[in-house]
Amino acid sequence: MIHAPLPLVWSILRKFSNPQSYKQFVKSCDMVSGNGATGSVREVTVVSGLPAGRSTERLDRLDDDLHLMVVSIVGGDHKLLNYKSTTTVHEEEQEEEGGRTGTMVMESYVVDVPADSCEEDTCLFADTIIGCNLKSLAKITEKLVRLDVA
Ligand code: A8S
Repeated sequence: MIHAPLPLVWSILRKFSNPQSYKQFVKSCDMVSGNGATGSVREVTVVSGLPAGRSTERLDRLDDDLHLMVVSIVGGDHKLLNYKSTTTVHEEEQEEEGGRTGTMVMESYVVDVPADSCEEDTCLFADTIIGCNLKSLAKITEKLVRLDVA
């Protein structure tokens, strides 16, 4: 649960051309085609120290009514082969916040398990990165709420 309004959380998540705004492992992002609409392709460069350098990713679906986005990894020098994630957000009542609504973010994925690895390790790796990303998204949006700029 993120203690920030859905429109704020969604506005950051949906910007396909700017994943580095909350993904701390992303160093930079160049658009290969499109400008953030469905079908756009981006090339993400990750920070040093990770077992990967680049990832080519396609925005398969962006739905601002359902608050849903689907991203496929289509290339790169990493081990997440045929990775495809679905992210949805919805509003949730916050009991301790005087009835103001917070935001739930759900992220699920499918991925191939490499021949030299196993399902447990592959999922632990992806889950860890996703967990960091969502924690960072919460931290940033909750700070904007506290600063009252949102
Ligand atoms: C995302 C989710 C993931 C990104 C992973 C799992 C990645 O960007 C990093 C390291 C890798 O080895 C794979 O939503 C890849 O970003 C941080 C480069 C794809």
